[in-house]
Amino acid sequence: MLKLYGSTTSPFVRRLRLWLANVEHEFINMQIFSGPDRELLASMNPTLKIPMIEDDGKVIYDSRVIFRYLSDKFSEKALSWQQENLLTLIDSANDSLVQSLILKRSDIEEDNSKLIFRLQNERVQTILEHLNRLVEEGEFSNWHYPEICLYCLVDWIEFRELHDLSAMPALLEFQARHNDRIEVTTTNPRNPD
Ligand SMILES: N[C@@H](CCC(=O)N[C@@H](CS)C(=O)NCC(=O)O)C(=O)O
Repeated sequence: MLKLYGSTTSPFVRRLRLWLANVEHEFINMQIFSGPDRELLASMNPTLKIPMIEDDGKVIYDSRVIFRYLSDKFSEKALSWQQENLLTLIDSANDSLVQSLILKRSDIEEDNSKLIFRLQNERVQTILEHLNRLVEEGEFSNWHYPEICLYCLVDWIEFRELHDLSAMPALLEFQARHNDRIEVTTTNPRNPD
């Protein structure tokens, strides 16, 4: 059976859990930062990042590649170039926010006079404003992979309190519109494991 390795809090993992909502698979919830799960991760995936999948004797890592693999496996239509660009925007904000969270957990005080913080904040703000505009223009009006990825990003930002979204009402309305989906509630990172 298809195995998805990840954690309940990772937005990169959650997007695949949502996309796989109606596909039989085993979800392996890992503690990736230490202990035996980290050793297992290192032995299978030297990037030491989640998600990864194991299927048919193959290990595939990186959510973007995993999505391509699964689309191919289930004969789904490939993403358009426009959708690929939307994913790049979402991934880029997501990556910067993962770095911010790791800095915070390293007890490194946020300091906007430092280049690392300025660049990350500016990137996240610019992308989120752009995504907010796209939602206003009706770009994310289905529940396909780009919408799933956007939902996971916005909901994770709120859950971890990573960025002020109060001036981006379209993103918050988008989140509210999808909050009650069954697969969204069952993968809510606020749920106890
Ligand atoms: N490009 C990767 C990013 C995955 C990623 O950054 N995952 C985070 C969890 S949200 C992680 O494993 N971080 C571990 C680390 O940075 O050491 C993907 O799309 O799968």
